[in-house]
Amino acid sequence: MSSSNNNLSFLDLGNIPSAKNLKFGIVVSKWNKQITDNLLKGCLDLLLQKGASKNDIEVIYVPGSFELVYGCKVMQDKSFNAIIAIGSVIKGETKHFDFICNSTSIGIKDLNVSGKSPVIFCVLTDDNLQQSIDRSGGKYGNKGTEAAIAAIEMSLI
Ligand code: DLZ
Repeated sequence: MSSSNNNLSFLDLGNIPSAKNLKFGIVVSKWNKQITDNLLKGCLDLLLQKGASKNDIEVIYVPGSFELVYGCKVMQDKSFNAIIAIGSVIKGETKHFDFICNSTSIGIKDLNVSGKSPVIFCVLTDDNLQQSIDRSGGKYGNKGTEAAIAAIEMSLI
């Protein structure tokens, strides 16, 4: 699944639907904060560029990616058109990476199956810090921007 083959960050902004009058909840993991801050920036920039109002975007923080599911569940009880989960998991020497990635992705999938608003998966799952830098405003664009586009599109379904 190569980012270089599907780098939505280079898409023409004119082809993306308007975000005017749409409401977004964004849940951000504080783990690897330099990465998640950049993902959040890419996400907010795109939503605002496409006409979303700052007043219609709520950002909350959770300690790590494992807590994203609970944060998104809380956000699903409010009336957002879409929710975006932002995290960065970087492989270490233990199996922690697998547990966090599996539980976070399955948890967010479950919220999409059962909840009333779509949850966008903006969680980088990289082998090393450089890969994360490359995908959070580096040479492979910003996955936060791509998540914002997905959130707009899912809001309109
Ligand atoms: C514990 C942990 C580790 C080792 N690595 C990461 C990581 O790379 N990215 C991330 O978002 N969170 C990590 N965490 C923290 C867990 O997500 C979680 O916050 C703690 O296990 C507490 O439940």
